[in-house]
Amino acid sequence: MKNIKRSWAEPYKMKMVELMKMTTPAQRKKAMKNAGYNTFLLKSADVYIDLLTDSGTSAMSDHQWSGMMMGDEAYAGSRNFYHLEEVVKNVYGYKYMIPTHQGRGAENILSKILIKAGDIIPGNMYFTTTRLHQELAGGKFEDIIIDEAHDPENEFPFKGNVDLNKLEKLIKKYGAKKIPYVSIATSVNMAGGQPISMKNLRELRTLTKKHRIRIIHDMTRVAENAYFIQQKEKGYEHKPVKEIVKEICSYTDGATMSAKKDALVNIGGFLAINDWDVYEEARNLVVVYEGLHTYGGLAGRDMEAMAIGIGESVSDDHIRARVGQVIYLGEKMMEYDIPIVKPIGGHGVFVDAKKFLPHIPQDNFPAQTLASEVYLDSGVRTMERGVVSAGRKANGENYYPKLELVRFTIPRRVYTQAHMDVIAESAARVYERRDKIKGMKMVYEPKYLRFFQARFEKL
Ligand code: PM9
Repeated sequence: MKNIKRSWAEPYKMKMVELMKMTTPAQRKKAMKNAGYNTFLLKSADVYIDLLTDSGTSAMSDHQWSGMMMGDEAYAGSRNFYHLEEVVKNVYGYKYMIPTHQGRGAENILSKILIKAGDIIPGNMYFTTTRLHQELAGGKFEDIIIDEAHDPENEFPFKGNVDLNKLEKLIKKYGAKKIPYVSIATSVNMAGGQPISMKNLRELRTLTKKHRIRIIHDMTRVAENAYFIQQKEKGYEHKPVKEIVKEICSYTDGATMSAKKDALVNIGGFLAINDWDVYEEARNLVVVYEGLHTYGGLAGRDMEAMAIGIGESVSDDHIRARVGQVIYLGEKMMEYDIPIVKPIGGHGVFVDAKKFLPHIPQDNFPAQTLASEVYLDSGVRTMERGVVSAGRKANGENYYPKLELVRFTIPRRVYTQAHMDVIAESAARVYERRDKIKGMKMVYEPKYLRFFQARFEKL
């Protein structure tokens, strides 16, 4: 008998569907122009398949929806808070937790507590909101990710790893006292959803312990990272994702979480920490920026959906299908020779706009241009992750990231394999006419996180 492979399939079935709108090329042309060629400024009613982000866009399960009906909307001491607190302790192992309205709420509070003016925060590649909060608190982010992460073609399986030599050099240059923590993301978003290995994390723990430096974990997509460890790191092939997640967290001192991703909710986040003193200060600050420490800007029902979603997010069946769908799309795109970041990451396929549109210089925004062209072709909405997202330094100069990418981000449990085919075909059609595509100029630039609201005109 032949050894027939066993495919993954979604570990759920559909009970309700949301109807989508198809648009004509003329409608899309008008909508894109009105949106200043920025996919963030499109109305979602004008979008067919929405791959802008996997943030807050997942489909909740019947368990989560029934949990919403059990919301305890008391101002103080909601039972849903205590449920969430228990889940964060059990699943991730962090001692103390404060809910926040989303990830950046936690980043704001943590940065205000730990960072002083002139501090250095090393991290495995920047993330937009994380770095901004570090800078607003007076710190300076320093990239210590391995060089391989900046090369879309390099197939190293753990491109989220920290280069420990780069970190040692920073410690030597500035002194450990100037480094309040090392900022470590699992499934590094801006690198293409690339994982960090357990071995690297363990070594990082040893080094930081020696210098008494904390590790703060951006755990937004920790389950996806754990899945890659299970698939690719020796010694983890038989461990459940749930165990791997807990081990990852055990090497860190605290975390910020945007629960809108891994944790399968439409809104929510938290700050988790093992250190009582930091917790006490955070519990105090949260009432200034978010709400009381037992709701942090969330309704009781949101905390309940989050508590249940965290449990579902670390199931092996769930994560295999989730990442499996992303890999399916990436492989389809490769069949059409579309240049993408390799290996394929956990939450989306990242198209290399520098290679796709080599005739457009970075100052004319190749990734922004490509995202707009894909929308014009099919109504598929994607996101720029290049020079626009990178923004400007404190001195006003543009950052010029090596990676100039368009992210085709897959919401969890929302689209089917047929949608993936339609998306890949759209990217392939744009690729076929790539030589005719011209770049853009920016005509409006907001001060903070410009990618959200900037406007462009075609050259
Ligand atoms: N990420 C994303 O689409 C939301 C919009 S872009 C700013 O990828 C990490 C790794 C994230 C993230 C959001 C946040 C902030 C922190 N860390 O959006 O505030 O990917 O919940 O989380 C987005 P919130």
